[in-house]
Formats: sequence, structure tokens, C-alpha cells
Amino acid sequence: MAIRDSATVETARPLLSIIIPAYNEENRLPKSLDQILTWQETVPYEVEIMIVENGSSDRTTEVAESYARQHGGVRVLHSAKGKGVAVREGMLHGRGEYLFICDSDLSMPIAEVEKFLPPQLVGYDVAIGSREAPGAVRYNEPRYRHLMGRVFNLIVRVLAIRGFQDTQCGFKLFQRDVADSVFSRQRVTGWTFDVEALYLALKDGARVAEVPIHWYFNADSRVEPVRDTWHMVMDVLRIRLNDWRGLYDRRPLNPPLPENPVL
Ligand SMILES: Nc1nc2c(ncn2[C@@H]2O[C@H](COP(=O)(O)OP(=O)(O)O)[C@@H](O)[C@H]2O)c(=O)[nH]1
Ligand SMILES: [Mg+2]
Repeated sequence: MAIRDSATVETARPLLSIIIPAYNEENRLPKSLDQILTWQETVPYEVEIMIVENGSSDRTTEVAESYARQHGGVRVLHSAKGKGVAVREGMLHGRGEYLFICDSDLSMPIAEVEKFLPPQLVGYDVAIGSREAPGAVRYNEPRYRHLMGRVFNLIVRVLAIRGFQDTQCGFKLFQRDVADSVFSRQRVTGWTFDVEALYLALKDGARVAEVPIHWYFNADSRVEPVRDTWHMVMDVLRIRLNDWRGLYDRRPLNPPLPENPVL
């Protein structure tokens, strides 16, 4: 763990990487980054902030790069299209001991990330923010959006993974080794990547906690309800199919050494 003190060397691993997928976020990003940077000053450990952008048609890249110029702990990455791809890029390039997905709209106050980390949460490899678990509070969410979420959760339970009340919240923490294993096999590029990531984590035997959060609905959304829900259901089925075809089997990182090498 890289505690920020005089002994910390430049190359020490940050405790936490905050990965922010950002698509056309020029308006929401500055306020969220300001809040994260202010919070970061209050914690005794090193935090890395990574903004992952892809093909935004607004000034997201300029906004992100201007923060990166002014703050040493902010990095900007670019990826191919889709939230899933952006998150994978961040997860595989983050240097933190823990890697945290964080939506650009910061619909959960950033200080709540501490509920996902030791000492507040111990004994888990993955911690997922939940708007449904006992103790969670949702503010201002229209009924139709809540209902859509519940229907999708039912579909996820029937077709893919049981036991989670909310797989789609944009705040999730992965311990580094689990993140490497999960995101190096991830194939879903869009919104359903969360379901696939949990599916893979469970397949690896990871211990997953659902963390109740305070969540503020933000009407400005990149989700297109009808079209995206249909794609998401198809993606849930694809996850099952991928597993059945062996596409999620772990591959050794390096080719195995030959037995009895001839010297
Ligand atoms: N980089 C990247 N980020 C995306 C993409 N689609 C969505 N996001 C991000 O995903 C997060 C959640 O999006 P949002 O519109 O708030 O979804 P909602 O909260 O479910 O309505 C935000 O940080 C978006 O900028 C994409 O294609 N690329
Ligand atoms: Mg949002």
C-alpha cells in the first residue's frame, strides 16, 4: 500500500485507481473531477484518476487533458467505442492496488468509496455499489427508470447470475489481481459489461460484496431505454453462450515451459 509520506517513491503503486469512462461529458466532468480532487486531498493514500474517453463529439478530451496538465494524479486514456471497452482499458492500465469504476456524473458522493475499501470492508475481492441492498437510498429516480432496472435485474438473475440485487450501478471496486483476470477476458463492449465482469469474477471464485450506497438520479443519460435494453438482453444471452463455447476459460499468461528442456 502506497501511503503518501516522505518515503514514498515515484514508482510506488497507488492504493486506488479511479476509472472514469467518459463519453460526451464536457458538462458533467469538471464538477465531478473537482469533487474527486478535493476528496483526494483528505485521504492518506495515493489515488490515481484515469479518464477514459472514446470519440466524444464535444470537448471531453480537451477538458480531461486540461485537468491532467494541472494535476499530476490525473491521466487521460482513449479507447474504442462503448462503456465496456472504456472500463476494460482503464482496468488493464490502472496501477492501483484497487481499481474503482466511477461514472462521470458522480451520482454517488465520492467519499462513499471508502465503504468499498479496507478498513470499512474486508475479506472481499470485488465490491459493487448497490441501489437496492438494505440501507441504499435512491434520490429523484423516476419510476419508469427504476422499473426498467428491476426488469433487467430479473432477466440477469434468470439467465446469468443469481444473488445480486443491482448489477448495473456505475460504481464497482476490483482488487488488482481479480481485475486483471476478469478484464483480460472481457468481451462485452457496451452497457452489459458489468454482468459479464461479475460472471467472470464468480467463475474465478472471487468474493463479491454488494455495498449499499446513496445514489442521485441524473436525467442526462447516454442510455437509450428501448434500444439499449434489447441489446443488453441479447448480451446477457451472449455471456452464457461465450462461457459454453469455452471463451472464458483462463489462458496462461506465458506459454508453458517445455518439460525436460534439453540443455
Ligand atoms: N468512454 C465511454 N464512456 C461511456 C460510453 N457510454 C457511456 N459512458 C459513460 O458511462 C457512464 C454512465 O453513463 P450515464 O449516461 O450516466 O448512464 P446512466 O447513469 O445509466 O443513465 C458515464 O460516465 C458515461 O460517460 C462510451 O461509449 N464510452
Ligand atoms: Mg448516470
